[in-house]
Amino acid sequence: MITFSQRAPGIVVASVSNAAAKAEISLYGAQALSYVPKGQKDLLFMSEKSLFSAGKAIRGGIPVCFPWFGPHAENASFPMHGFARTSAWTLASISETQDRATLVFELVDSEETRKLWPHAFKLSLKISVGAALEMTMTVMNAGTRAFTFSDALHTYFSVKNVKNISVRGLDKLEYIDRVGARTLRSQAGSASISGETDRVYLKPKKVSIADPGFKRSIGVERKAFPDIVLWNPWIERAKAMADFGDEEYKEMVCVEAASVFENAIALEPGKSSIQKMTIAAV
Ligand code: TA6
Repeated sequence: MITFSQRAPGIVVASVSNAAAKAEISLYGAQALSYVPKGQKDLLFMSEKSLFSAGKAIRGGIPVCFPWFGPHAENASFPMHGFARTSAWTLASISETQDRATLVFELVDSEETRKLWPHAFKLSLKISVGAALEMTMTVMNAGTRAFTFSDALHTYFSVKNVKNISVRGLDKLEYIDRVGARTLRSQAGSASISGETDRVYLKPKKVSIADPGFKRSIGVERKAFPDIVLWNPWIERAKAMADFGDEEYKEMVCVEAASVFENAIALEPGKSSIQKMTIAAV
């Protein structure tokens, strides 16, 4: 079953419920806000202080970062992580079976987006809610010039206590440490969180979050998202974010499927890229 309600002016939320899972997805930003597989707690974290205000980012769930990641390379006044997460998407289609619901959201260029990024594009995000949450992101170059974009599914995972989790699948990988001066480092064993953490791991294979507190692991599978971003704001950054509780850093970790930096994607006119992320409690 899929029902719709207005969470705030300009923010309509689709509530999905089926035999396998429940989920909430905002049409604003095409952002998954919660995903609760049958028998599980919500896999996604949402800040108690998140804004639900058109034009502002929602602090939690799975924000869509596109067509750039982080601050804009040239213009610091442009929105962080691009404009997709603060745009009104179109819900193009919905389909349901007893244990899966699939919603397809679309975003195309507009006068507004072209002021920020001078390209014609069609972005489609297919979100499939079942025993796993599957997200397929298709970018099509609808213009006459090649373009290059970066993107990420900036997933906020809910954990019992971030100090007790470990992120597996990163052993021996190089990563860009973005805390302080950007430094290339090498991961030894699983990654744990004991301070502000902001890393881009280059081309990991299958990654999972082991959370003994919630007695679960969460698998993050990717196709054509070469990078994983690992982020936790920790104490000082948490205090500095008005839309994030001072203590909430303990309850979340961002493990993001991404194509960033040297793995940005170049598209010739008329060509498309297809990327997929699947998350599931295991
Ligand atoms: O993905 C990690 C990161 O780029 C961090 O550097 C931090 O800025 C985080 O995203 C949150 O960004 P936001 O714009 O949502 O506050």
